[in-house]
Amino acid sequence: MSACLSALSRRHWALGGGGVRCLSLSLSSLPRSVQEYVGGAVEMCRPAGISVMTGKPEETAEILGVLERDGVIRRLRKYNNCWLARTDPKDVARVESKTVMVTPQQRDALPPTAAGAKSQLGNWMSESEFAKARAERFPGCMAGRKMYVIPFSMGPVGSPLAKLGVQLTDSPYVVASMGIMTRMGPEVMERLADGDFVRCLHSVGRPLPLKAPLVSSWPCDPARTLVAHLPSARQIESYGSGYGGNSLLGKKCFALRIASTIARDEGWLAEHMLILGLTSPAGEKRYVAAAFPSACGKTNLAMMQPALPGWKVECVGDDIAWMKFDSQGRLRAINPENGFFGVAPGTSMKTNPNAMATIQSNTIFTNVGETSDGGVWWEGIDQIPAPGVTLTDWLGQPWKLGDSRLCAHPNSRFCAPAAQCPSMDPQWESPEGVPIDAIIFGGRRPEGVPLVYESFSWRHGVFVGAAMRSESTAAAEHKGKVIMHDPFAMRPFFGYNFGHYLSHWLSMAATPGRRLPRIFHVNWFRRDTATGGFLWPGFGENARVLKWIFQRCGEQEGSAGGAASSAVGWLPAEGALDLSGLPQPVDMAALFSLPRGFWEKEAAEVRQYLTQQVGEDLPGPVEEELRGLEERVKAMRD
Ligand code: GTP
Ligand code: SPV
Ligand code: MN
Repeated sequence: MSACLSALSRRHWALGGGGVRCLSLSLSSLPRSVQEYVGGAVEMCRPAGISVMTGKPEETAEILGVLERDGVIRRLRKYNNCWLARTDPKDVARVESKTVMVTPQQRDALPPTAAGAKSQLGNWMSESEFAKARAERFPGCMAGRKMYVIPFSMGPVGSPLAKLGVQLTDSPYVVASMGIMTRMGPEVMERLADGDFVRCLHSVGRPLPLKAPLVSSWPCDPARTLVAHLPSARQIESYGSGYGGNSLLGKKCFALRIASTIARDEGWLAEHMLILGLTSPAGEKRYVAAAFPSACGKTNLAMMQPALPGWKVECVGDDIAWMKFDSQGRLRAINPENGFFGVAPGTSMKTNPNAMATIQSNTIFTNVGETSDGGVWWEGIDQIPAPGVTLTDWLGQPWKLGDSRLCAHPNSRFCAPAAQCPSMDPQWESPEGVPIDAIIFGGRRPEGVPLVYESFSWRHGVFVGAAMRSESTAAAEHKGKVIMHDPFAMRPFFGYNFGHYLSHWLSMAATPGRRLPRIFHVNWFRRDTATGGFLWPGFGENARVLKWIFQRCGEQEGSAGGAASSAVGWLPAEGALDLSGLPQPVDMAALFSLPRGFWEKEAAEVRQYLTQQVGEDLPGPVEEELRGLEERVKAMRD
């Protein structure tokens, strides 16, 4: 205890009547800057104790024991060390409306919108407004609870591309999940001593004694949730939610919002992208990064088993890429995460066998259904429960096949260690990152957008990213299926002004001698206008598209090769897309058609959006690319 006592000043120690009990002795072994950060947070949040987490297996087991005892998680006896958490139904997804950037000027965070329009590119809060919001939430918020100190690394420890963070949280569920999603341990502690770190404070906002009973034993304060980012201080303060991206602060808050601002300052890119390695039957390998909005297929593409014989796909990461040009002019990418926080519904042995293998052990499931023999269940798992086995839905209610309610919440998730995925790339933890040859953008586009096209140039590719749109999903609080603009799949994750972000992307091409990745756009989700079903089988069959992309990367940029020019970009030339052995006939004409009326509307919609939402911060070259699209669309034949 005495080491701990001396670590925090007496001022901190004497808090809260009974004072702060320090339950581990390692606080004093943390660098002064971390001790000071913890001290300030203790003073404000007034926890009943502190534990410094090292990520050791015994410690994880203890945390899981605490969660089980408190009724937050249940053991899934069908698997090895797997657990099920059911949340308060009011706390099931990221809350974009309560996620804010706090900067001195609004313009730092958001481009100026046309008169009267609300920004769709994030929420800004002034420093004074935030000071008030913070004072209304954090003081005493951890009373009666323990504060866990989690030093972690985003990226392989010691990689020149990695960054450190320290999360303080009163949620043991968050501790267990951060233990899967990030790297912890003595090497992180050592490096903290001489480096800077991102300050991540999180509270579920339910001090003890409780004023009202918990729902599903899940502490949260949904009415007052606030997820705030202070990019210049490299700081995140999140209150009121225990779920996913709201509470696992290494993920979207740090690795995208804060990291994108660091990346702008340091000349690299922090993106909402999977990274995969693609090997041809001849043994040639290329790495690809792909940005799709939340719940639009990143995890599935990253882990896919190709339907094309002889081709291999290996996974580097499924959600976030940090990418920097090296001294040779190649774009190098690392996956800053150490685990997967993947969408459960739709995951099956047919669609994603590698994910199914990954989640057989050491996995925390949240808001999925449960079978009476201690297994998990969700829509699209493609398994019929054995006779006599009954089901419980994500709310804990009995559930039967055929019930109109969903068994699993549509944003239910698995949280599993990446190293357990059978298709991890041998280079997935390489400190220097993997070389990226192609960047893919994509989204859920039921109409008009072809299966795949290639941009004409880097600059055109930046426009394609800026013009991305996608059907909304359950990953955030949006209701219904509306087509939303989601530039670069980053709309909920920009850490700074999107206009400046576009300039940053354009600037990547300004340094001579760089091998810029080729940029593509894909759409697995186009629907048959008659039946409403998907036109493309997707999943492993997407390897056919990856093969075309692979081949395009080997052709001279700007040359036709296996492509044909169109109004939107290069399309696969007749016969260039490998369709051999497709299990079902595909209406290629419908899948690749470019209806003129649709594209006229699309271009007009993009113009309206960029004018209204980005205004004078829209870089000239992006506006020129938009004009280029408009002109090509005008020249289209019906
Ligand atoms: P986040 O983790 O929220 O960022 O989502 P994600 O982009 O990783 O999406 P994920 O791979 O988890 O897929 C989301 C949903 O889309 C799941 O229900 C998948 O089964 C479904 N999906 C993924 N790929 C395809 C595809 O190629 N075709 C079709 N039809 N559905 C797909
Ligand atoms: C997403 O919404 O893009 C996710 C889930 O990956 S969360 O971690 O909640 O952000
Ligand atoms: Mn995912």
